[in-house]
Amino acid sequence: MQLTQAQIEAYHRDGYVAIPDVFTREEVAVLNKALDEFIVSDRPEIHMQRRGTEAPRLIYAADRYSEAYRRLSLHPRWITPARQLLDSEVYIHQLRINPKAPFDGESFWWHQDYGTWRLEDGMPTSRALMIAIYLNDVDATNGPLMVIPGSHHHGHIDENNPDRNPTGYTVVDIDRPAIEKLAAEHGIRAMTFNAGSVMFMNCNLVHASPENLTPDRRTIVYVNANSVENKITKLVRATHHANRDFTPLVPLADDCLRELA
Ligand SMILES: O=C(O)CCC(=O)C(=O)O
Repeated sequence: MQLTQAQIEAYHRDGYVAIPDVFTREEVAVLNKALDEFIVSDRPEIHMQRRGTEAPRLIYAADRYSEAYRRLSLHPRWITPARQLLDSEVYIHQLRINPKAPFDGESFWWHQDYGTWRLEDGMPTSRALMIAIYLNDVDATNGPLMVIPGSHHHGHIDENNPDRNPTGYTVVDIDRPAIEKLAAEHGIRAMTFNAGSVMFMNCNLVHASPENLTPDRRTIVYVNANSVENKITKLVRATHHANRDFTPLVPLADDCLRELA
């Protein structure tokens, strides 16, 4: 899958581009079924919510213990566009699943992911992507990702009181006056797309998401891909937070996930 010139321009203008139906319902079902199998396991890569129901909030590095996610991590339908957008070979800095829990799935305050990668991992520049792969239909009701389009043009925005939380990463929240200014200038958009859609995001795009109060889980996988020319310089965090294998990815065949259906 190649992005068109218009899609590449939209990415640079808005800080994101969303492509519907990249993965079929059958392929999405393979990933959801695999998630059902390991979501209940007790592993260091699974971080629980801090409030409410005892439920996973972030699941890291599933490509290391699930064949379906290993195949997703090498899938040409995201690797080819990522190479186009970063203009280089790519590797995965971090792969995580956000299975926002039913009824009280926790929100995420406004932030830029590059803030954490810069601070914690010494990533030299923001030449990295968040690639959001939707495993459920996401609409206004179930805690959609929200972005401030164009906010990546402001570069790194200072955070308010970085707070190292017990799950091993620093929360780099942006304060209210900064969000007020950005929202007044650019507006806020909810990223409501169907399962199988993929959204390529600049890692300086300011984003957040509200709680999921519906009875169903809302899952998005984030494949956070970095340019091999932008390797991290602080090898401190657990490798499921900050991968240290910078080998350029070699994609599998296009039907690699379908084969598991
Ligand atoms: O999945 C969401 O709702 C938001 C996730 C998010 O902001 C993040 O993982 O950086």
